[in-house]
Amino acid sequence: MSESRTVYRVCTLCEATCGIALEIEEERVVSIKGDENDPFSQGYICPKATAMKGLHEDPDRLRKPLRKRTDGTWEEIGWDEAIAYAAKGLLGVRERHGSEGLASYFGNPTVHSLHTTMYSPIVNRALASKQRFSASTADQFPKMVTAGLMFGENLTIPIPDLDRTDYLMVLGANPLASNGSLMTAPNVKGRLRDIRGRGGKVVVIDPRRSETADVADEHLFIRPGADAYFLLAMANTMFEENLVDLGTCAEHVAGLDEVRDAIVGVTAQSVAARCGIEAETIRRITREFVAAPSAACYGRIGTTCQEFGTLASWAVDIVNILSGNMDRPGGVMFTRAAAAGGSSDEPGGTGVQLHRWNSRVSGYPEVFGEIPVAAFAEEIETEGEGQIRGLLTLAGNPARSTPDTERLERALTSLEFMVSVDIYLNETTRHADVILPPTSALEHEHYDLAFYRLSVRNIAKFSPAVFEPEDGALHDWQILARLSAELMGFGPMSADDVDDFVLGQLVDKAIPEDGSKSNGKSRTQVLEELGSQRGPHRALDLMLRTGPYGDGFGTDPDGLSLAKLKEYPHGLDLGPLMPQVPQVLETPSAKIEMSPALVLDDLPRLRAGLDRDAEDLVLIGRRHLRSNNSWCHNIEPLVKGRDRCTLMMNPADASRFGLGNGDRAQLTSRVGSVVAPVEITDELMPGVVSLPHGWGHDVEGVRMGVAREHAGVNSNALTDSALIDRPSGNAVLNGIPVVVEAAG
Ligand SMILES: Nc1nc2c(c(=O)[nH]1)N[C@H]1C(S)=C(S)[C@@H](COP(=O)(O)OP(=O)(O)OC[C@H]3O[C@@H](n4cnc5c(=O)[nH]c(N)nc54)[C@H](O)[C@@H]3O)O[C@H]1N2
Ligand SMILES: Nc1nc2c(c(=O)[nH]1)N[C@H]1C(S)=C(S)[C@@H](COP(=O)(O)OP(=O)(O)OC[C@H]3O[C@@H](n4cnc5c(=O)[nH]c(N)nc54)[C@H](O)[C@@H]3O)O[C@H]1N2
Ligand code: SF4
Ligand SMILES: [Mo]
Repeated sequence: MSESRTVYRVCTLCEATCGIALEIEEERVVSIKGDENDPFSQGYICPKATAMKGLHEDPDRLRKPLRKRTDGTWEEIGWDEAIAYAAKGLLGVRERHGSEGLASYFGNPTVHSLHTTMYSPIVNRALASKQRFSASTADQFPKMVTAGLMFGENLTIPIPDLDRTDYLMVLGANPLASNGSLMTAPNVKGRLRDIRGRGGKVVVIDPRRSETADVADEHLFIRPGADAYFLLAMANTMFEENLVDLGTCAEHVAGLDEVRDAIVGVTAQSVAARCGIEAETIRRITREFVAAPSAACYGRIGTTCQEFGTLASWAVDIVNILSGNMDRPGGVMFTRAAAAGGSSDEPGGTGVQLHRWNSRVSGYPEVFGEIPVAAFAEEIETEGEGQIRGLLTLAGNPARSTPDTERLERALTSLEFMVSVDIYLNETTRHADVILPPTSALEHEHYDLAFYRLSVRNIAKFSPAVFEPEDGALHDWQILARLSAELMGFGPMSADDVDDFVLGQLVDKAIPEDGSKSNGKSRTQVLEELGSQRGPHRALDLMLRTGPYGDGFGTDPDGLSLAKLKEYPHGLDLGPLMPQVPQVLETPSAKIEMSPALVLDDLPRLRAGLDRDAEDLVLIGRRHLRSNNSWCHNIEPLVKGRDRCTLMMNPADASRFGLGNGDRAQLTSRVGSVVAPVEITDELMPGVVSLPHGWGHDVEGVRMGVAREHAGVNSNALTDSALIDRPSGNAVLNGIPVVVEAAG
């Protein structure tokens, strides 16, 4: 019997990175509590944290590879056989149809694991196909596009300085349910309370009076998809009323006049009806925003997964810049990540190149090397050269998370071969020929490479593994490493050998031959210092040591390394956000590019939208604190109680459609139809209904017993793959025209 112990790490279920303390007895988790000594989360956790135990222990979580028999049933097989089978199947497709016959889809948890963050690009390189899809085109691509174009790098995203701001304006985000996104901040509720406590103001602009709106000073309903109009009308008001003052950014911007000229006519008066907000209110909010000692405008899913995602994301930054809040304490600022990799401290860089080629079927422009997930089904269905015939999914459930999933699922059944690297047999992986399940999150170490680039303080924290992996189990990185080696034609290779090779390449990239960045140490010496224990933690160590706080392999003996970071089991606070313009800018001009052509070119579409008749009824999504996209519904404590997958509807709409609370409503869009129970609430503005995504688990072949009992319905059977925000390729998941009637 082993002793009891406490392990400190972070919860990896959302972007907030809360510190947790796990009590372990006899190699079982007996409790999960908030880590009071975590400098960032200070003991805060949400109800999902305990699901880290539920997920680890879930009997439905796959522990062994599964191969589909010809009759559609599954058999457990060994790892060597499974990897060989997966590789052979994919290579067979490539032989028959060429590289473009293979595709990948990476899901959201890819970014929540050090292992997959490090190894997903490698498997994509090994697949050597342009057919790359991910959840990012159903999420934040508009923000990454505007960050890339305006600041020069797709993750150089301005983050609200939550802890110092005097005025927070939130559009299309509900951090009290989501715990924040592109704004890593544990305990948003507490941080918002503090804003109000120090005399500041919180304004929420959302078609639903959300949980966040409930704790704000002011909530304004806005018609779905109208954010760009609202924000550009604010910008226009600033120009008209001479309120523009760029503050410290003044000498670092380009394109100010172009912005003013481009938005002429998009006035508070002209957009009021489309927004559902009075012109005078838009002007008042503008004046308040400008007058506040500091202010931050923040937009999320409601502003990105919509018709004008790129324009809305851009307009958020324009409002921040024009009001002098870009890069100022209390405004929006840039995180200085400990493990950022690559970026120099000199202003200027190569910027980003976008729209370099087009997708095969609809001719959508590529974005960051990806094709819009809205085009996933058509690329599988449409015959001709480059048709997708084989697929690798990694930590994704596109069958529930992407638009028009019924069409996608039909397409998935037509594939010649499909491999899923996933922990569940779910709506997506049931279509695979082989499922390769990695170790559980508690069985491997972790570092939030992505979210510490987006956090409201500069933070670094390393999470050790809690348990040894079960005998013979493989980590995500080991699965991906071995698959990649086979796909690259090296034949069966050990994951360790692949890891040595990968690390060697990273060192070559990060450390110049002349030893200028490694305290004079050679490549061999650097590799030696990174150690011989294989795994992505070595690459992390390299990034930390060459990063802005790093020890430079001895240049700064007090600097950061992984060994040093491990001395802070609760995490290391590297201080509040600091002004970073211009050195953070990677644009070729070394300026903030306010008026990128790719964005301005989309303005005619926005103007045309103003003349369009308003839809009678549109569908939006929502999130619940106890849910997590599609994949945590098999954890009883998170799904028990009241049905959460309800169709929320304003009383006026309910009465016009003759629906009562709890009635079953049939909801129909251009592409599909679902039946859901009605929840009448004045939280929703009239003309807007809301259904959460990620549900609909009672389908054949899914092995998630608890989720099946709380199945809900799949809102993405209604979202339309024909609707995209073209500049970013992002799917439109909010503002979907629907009709509703009592279900027969
Ligand atoms: N209508 C509508 N649709 C939406 C949204 C919306 O707001 N409205 N939101 C969108 C957004 S923001 C996102 S991010 C996407 C999410 O889209 P996806 O990422 O496609 O879906 P998830 O539900 O996150 O599924 C994650 C998958 O990863 C698996 N998994 C979990 N942990 C691990 C792991 O450690 N390793 C491996 N290999 N697998 C793991 C799970 O079993 C599950 O199959 O959905 C999008 N879809
Ligand atoms: N509990 C929980 N936490 C999560 C997740 C989860 O599924 N559950 N998912 C995680 C992921 S992958 C992400 S990306 C983040 C997302 O984090 P958030 O963006 O905060 O997510 P939501 O709660 O969906 O908030 C979106 C809000 O936009 C509103 N909205 C819809 N359409 C419009 C519009 O056109 N304009 C405006 N102004 N508002 C609109 C909705 O009413 C909703 O309140 O959350 C993460 N955290
Ligand atoms: S907010 Fe909840 S789900 Fe997110 S990291 Fe914290 S405890 Fe985990
Ligand atoms: Mo997301």
